[in-house]
Order: sequence, then structure tokens, then C-alpha cells
Amino acid sequence: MLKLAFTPLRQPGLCEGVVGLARKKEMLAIVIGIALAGVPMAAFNIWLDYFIEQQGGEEVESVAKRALSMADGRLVRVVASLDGLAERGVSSCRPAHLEALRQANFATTPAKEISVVDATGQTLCSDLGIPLGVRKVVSSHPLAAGFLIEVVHLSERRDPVVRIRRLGPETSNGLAALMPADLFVPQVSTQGGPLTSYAVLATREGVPIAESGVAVPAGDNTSFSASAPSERFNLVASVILPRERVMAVHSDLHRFGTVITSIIALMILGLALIVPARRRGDPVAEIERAVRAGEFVPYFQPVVDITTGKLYGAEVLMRWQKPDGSLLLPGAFIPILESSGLILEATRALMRRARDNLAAAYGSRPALRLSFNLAAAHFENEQIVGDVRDLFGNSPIRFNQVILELTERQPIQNLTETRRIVAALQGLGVIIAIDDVGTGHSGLSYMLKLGVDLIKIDKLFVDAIGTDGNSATIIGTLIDLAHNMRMDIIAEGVESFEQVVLLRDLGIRAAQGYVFAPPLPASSFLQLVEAIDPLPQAALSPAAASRTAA
Ligand code: G
Ligand code: G
Ligand code: MN
Repeated sequence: MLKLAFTPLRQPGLCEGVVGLARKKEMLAIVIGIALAGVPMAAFNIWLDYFIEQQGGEEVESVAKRALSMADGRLVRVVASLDGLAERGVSSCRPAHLEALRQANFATTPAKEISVVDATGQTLCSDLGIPLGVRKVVSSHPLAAGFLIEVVHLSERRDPVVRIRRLGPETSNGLAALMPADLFVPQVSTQGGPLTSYAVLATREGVPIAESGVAVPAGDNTSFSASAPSERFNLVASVILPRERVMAVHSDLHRFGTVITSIIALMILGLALIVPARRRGDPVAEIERAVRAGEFVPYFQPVVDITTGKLYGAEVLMRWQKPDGSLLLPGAFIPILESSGLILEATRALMRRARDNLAAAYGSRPALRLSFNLAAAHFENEQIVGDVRDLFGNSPIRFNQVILELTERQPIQNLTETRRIVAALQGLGVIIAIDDVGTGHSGLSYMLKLGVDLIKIDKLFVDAIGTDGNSATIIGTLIDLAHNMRMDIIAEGVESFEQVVLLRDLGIRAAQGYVFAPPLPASSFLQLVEAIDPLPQAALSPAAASRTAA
């Protein structure tokens, strides 16, 4: 009787390549995160640009309109006042006329002085009655029918003032009103602070009459501008506002936006760092990574021919060899592999690995069998047929050494398709087995309908042999049926010598279980094969073969 002690061998370096791959994915997520973090910043800057555009445009429009309505309103009153005086015939420096000038000035708020002027514009006398200083007319332009608007210097030291002059008939005297220039243009901005823009009231010909605000350096082409022409007078109000001044006004907004978008960017960055870390906690993602990393490895449980005592072969059982050295059993991952569909890829990789591990040992021992567990997903399409053909078609392990196990635990979804796939596999020469017979509900009907070659009786039934009369009867029936249909039987989970004897007496061909050996890593299984099924000298070394021949 075979009973092997063994030490499972550690297989280091399995997962290094994959860790690199996972790192790459994480780096990608972080890079995408950084790129995304820039989005709120960019969006804020685009919005701020738009906002500044809007604000600048509105400010210049509104200052231009305000400047024009100020100028228009004041001029209308002064013009009316001068018209009133002319209607009353005021045209000289007589006391009665001077009194009329005084009354008119008192009633006309914007005017600082009202005077009688001669046809050339020389001031003859004013309502103030004080000595007239030098009155130097800098420029003179038509304002409206019969009126001029002029820039006048009262003295060298003072700012020029604006004079509105009403022309008299032909060469006779006219009237004039002096007004401070700053009454024609706004001195405050729309928000109430000092005027940020530069406002100019000029004639339509472009001669400036009054200005306000800080002049804009020439060549600034980022400025906002607006102008408003007067309907009554020969005047245009123009406003320009450099962009940087609008930005300066909204610098708090800019600072606030920068802080907020930085916070958002940091949050996105944080997510970019956390999400990949979270993904590591996601079991499907983790198993997918492990499949790609080749962390699922085959273990081999020896199957013994109990009629001869020789090795029959092995069942391949999947193990998850984690990078940390721990070994996980299928209960922890097979359900996830099956539900995620990764079972197909994992099985293919497992078959390739088992084939490579055993190619030499099995190639020279054509009687040995190697059995694999399949899942329900393998019978949804013919992919498995192609996989098996590719994997074993050109390998030292022949098709007739391969056993594929369908489990009775999972119901067959499509019997017709399953039967076709089973037939195609059998066409290659592969042996088809039903696994876990006795635990499901449809064992017998599977056997009859699928035309399988082998049945594997579950440990549950094996344990009942010799203790439970009913089970013995069922097994007896099963064995008879199997033999009638020319199917072999393998008993699973055999733990004692007594069980082996009972099974052999019942006519069962082979058995696997702890009584012989647990599932073994490839190296241990290969040692076992060499120990119990040594090759003849000739087959071992060509030198020995030639010596024998000689
Ligand atoms: O001995 P072990 O604990 O390894 O097996 C537990 C169960 O996991 C077995 O009954 C078997 O059906 C299942 N199993 C083991 N390896 C595989 C595999 O490669 N594919 C599938 N589908 N099932 C497996
Ligand atoms: O695919 P299947 O369900 O036949 O897988 C066999 C399962 O039984 C595996 O989990 C394997 O580790 C386990 N096993 C193998 N031999 C014995 C045994 O002698 N006793 C017990 N309890 N389990 C066994
Ligand atoms: Mn099995």
C-alpha cells in the first residue's frame, strides 16, 4: 500500500511580473487622476475669463452711457438758461442785464459763471462782477445750432474749464457759461469706487473736452472700450478699460476660485490614489490579477489502480499560491472564478501548467492518466474542444491520457450542446468523467444521456460502504450499470485500507484519497511517480541502452 510523506515545495518568484502590471495600472489611474484634477482649475479659469469679459464690457458700456447722460443733462440746462437770457434781450453790461445774469447763474446749477461776450468771444462782463482774468480759449467747436463748446484757460495755474457760448445775431454780443470740466464725466465706477476706466468726452471730430480716470498707456490692446454719441450735441463719450484693471477689481474672486478649485483638485487626486487601493480589496479584481499573474497552480492527487496496486494517474486540483507564500484551497476562489467567467482562462492556464510539469514523466508512461475539473461554463460553447486540441495536440501527453471531469453538483444548462461538446472531446480521444456522483440529483441520467466514459463516486458514498446497507445497494447498482455501459469507476476520498478492500471487492477499478496521498505539488508528485513506477534502465539513459544493445 502506498502512503507517501511529503513536504510541499515553495515556488517563489511566481508573481513578480504581475505585481509590476498591477503597479502600472495604478500609475495609470493616478496619472488620469492628475489630469482630471486639472479640469476644475481649467473650468474655473475659462469661467473667470468669461466673467472678466462680461464685467469689463458692462463697465465700459455703463460708464459711457453715464458720461453722456451727465453731459447731455447739464448742457440742456445751460443751453436753456442762455436761450432764456437771449429771449429777454440780455446782451450788454448794463446793471439790469448784469442782474439778469446773476439770477440766471443762481438758477442754473452746473454753471459757475454766466457772462456777456462779444462776437469774437472776448468776455465783456460776468455775473460775478469780479475783475476778469486772462481768458484764453484753447479750442472752440460747434456744439449745436447757434452754440459753441470751448476749452478755456482761466489762468496758468488752474485746470482748463468748459465754456458754452451762445452766438448772438450776426456781429452782436453773445452769451457764455463756464462749467468745471469734471461735471461732464463720471468720477466713480459702477461699483462705487474710484473710476477704474478712462472716460473722455470729445467732439465728434475727436477733440477732447473733458476726461476722467487714469489714462490707458498706448498700445494696450487687451482693453475694453465703448462709446456713446449724443443725439442733441456734437459730442461723443468714450471709455476704455484695461483688462488687468478688471482683474484687479475681482482679485478676491480669483483667489477664492483658486482655493476652491485647488481643494477640488486635491479631492480628485485623493480619489485617484484611493480607488486603485480599493480595487485591491475587490475580490474579483484581485482574482483576475492573480489569474494573469499565474498564481493559480496545479496540485496533483495520485489515483491508484486498486486492482493492480499500480499508479493510475492523478487529478489536478487548483491551488492559489499567493505572493505572501500562503496557499488557498478552491473553496475560497472557485465560486468567484465561476461567477466571473474567469474559470475558462484559469482552467486553460492550469492545463498548460500541468501539461508542462508532467510532459516528460507522462510522455514515457502512456498508461498514466491526468484528470481536470471542468465547470458548467465549459459546456456553453465549443471553446474547450479547441483549447484541449491546442494544449495536448502536440504534447508528449496524449489525448487518451487526459480525463475531463464534469461535476454532477452543477446542473447542465443545455443538454444538446453539452452532448455535442462531450462527443467532440471524445472524438479527440479524451476520456470524459462524471465527478461527485452521488451528491447531485441527476447522476444516472447524465451518465446515460451524455455517454461518458468514467464515473467518480463521491466520498459521501465511499464512507457509507460497509456501514449503510442502502448505500451499498445503490453503489452496487451503480457499479453494475457502469460495467454494463463499459464505464470505469474511481472512488474518491478513500481514507482507510478497509475501504480500499471493500471497493476492490465491489469491482471498483481505481481510488484516490488520503489513504494514498493528499493533493501534492508537482515536484512531490513527480518524485512519487519515479518511486513507484520507475522506467526501465534503457528508457532512462541512451548510454545504458547502447550498453545493453552491445
Ligand atoms: O481538494 P480540493 O479542496 O482542491 O477541491 C475542492 C473542489 O474544488 C473539488 O471538488 C473540485 O471540484 C474543485 N476544483 C479543484 N480544482 C478545480 C479546477 O481546476 N477547476 C474546477 N472547475 N474546479 C476545481
Ligand atoms: O473534484 P473533487 O470534488 O473530487 O475534489 C476532491 C476533493 O476532496 C479535494 O478537495 C481534495 O483535496 C479532497 N480530498 C481528496 N482526498 C481526500 C480524502 O481522503 N479525504 C477527504 N476528506 N478529502 C479528500
Ligand atoms: Mn474532481
